[in-house]
Amino acid sequence: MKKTVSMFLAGALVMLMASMVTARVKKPAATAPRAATVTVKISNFAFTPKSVTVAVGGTVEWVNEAGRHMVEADDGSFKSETLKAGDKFSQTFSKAGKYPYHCTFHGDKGGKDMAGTVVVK
Ligand SMILES: [Cu+2]
Repeated sequence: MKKTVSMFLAGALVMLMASMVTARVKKPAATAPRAATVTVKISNFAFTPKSVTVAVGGTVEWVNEAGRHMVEADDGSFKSETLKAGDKFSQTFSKAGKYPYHCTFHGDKGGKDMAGTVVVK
């Protein structure tokens, strides 16, 4: 009888440890790593999503779906050419910080009208 109880306890302990290991393995999936490249859509005179977050060293790629637009950092640190429908513009961010930007034609500094923000961390 005593042996059975200890065997049961040992079995329960193994199962408990196994579930702990499983929980540990599953955990990283809940916080998915940030993609190295994030895409921002330019359509309807807006940047979508309006705010994106990339890791240091990450790249943001703007894809223009219609019309003529530009991507210009409020602080002038980056600026695209005039983008026509189907054109793309990429910028890699090597320093953490907040980078507000706007469309030269349809927006302005400070998040006015056609504008967005890149957060690098
Ligand atoms: Cu625009």
